[in-house]
Amino acid sequence: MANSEEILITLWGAGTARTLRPIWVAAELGLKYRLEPIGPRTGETKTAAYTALNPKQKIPFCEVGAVKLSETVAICRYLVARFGSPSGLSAPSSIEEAAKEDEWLSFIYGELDETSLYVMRRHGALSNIYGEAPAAMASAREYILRILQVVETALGDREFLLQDKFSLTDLFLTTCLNWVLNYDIPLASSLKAYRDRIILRPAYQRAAEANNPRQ
Ligand SMILES: N[C@@H](CCC(=O)N[C@@H](CS)C(=O)NCC(=O)O)C(=O)O
Repeated sequence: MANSEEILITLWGAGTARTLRPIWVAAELGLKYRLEPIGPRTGETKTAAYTALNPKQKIPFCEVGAVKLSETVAICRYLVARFGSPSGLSAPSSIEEAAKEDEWLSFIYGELDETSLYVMRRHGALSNIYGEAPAAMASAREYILRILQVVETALGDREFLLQDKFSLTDLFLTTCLNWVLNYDIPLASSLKAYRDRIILRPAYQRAAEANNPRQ
């Protein structure tokens, strides 16, 4: 484990479900970091300086000393691998645990975030940019319900998705459940209770506040 006090950490991006994730990880790990709260579609991701840093012109982005990373999953995993501690948020301790975390993160990020929720965002609130697509909106909504059913069954009445410990899978799932609630998609009572419990974490509360600098 490295000492984060000695390393300059900068997190770029605020105001979205995705930017919340690295900020929340940093809060869970007690990291000192500088937040550059640039927002999507504000022009701030398109400046020459930011494009030189992240040619994708997307947020979140993070710098940890000389390490520069985009992609929420990669950023969060890197922060945990580098600064995690067994008493808090920590990296999986075996190949099998890592594989299970991979499985859930791929499912939550790939299927719930990108394939479904972000499709609804693109063709809903952002339809002026990405176009109207009522059929895609309706099928994404249907698909979310199927995914939530899988998650609900897997979670059962356990506190966390994997083992007995809060992990990145819970962090990603909770940010997606927030998004689901914003879209007025019905959530099973067990998933709602899970999400309501997790957002009581002090690190979540601090991160949610930091992620909304313009309010
Ligand atoms: N796969 C990327 C997606 C990043 C992404 O699409 N971010 C959005 C905000 S949530 C963004 O930067 N949009 C700015 C734009 O499209 O101009 C990740 O996981 O970080």
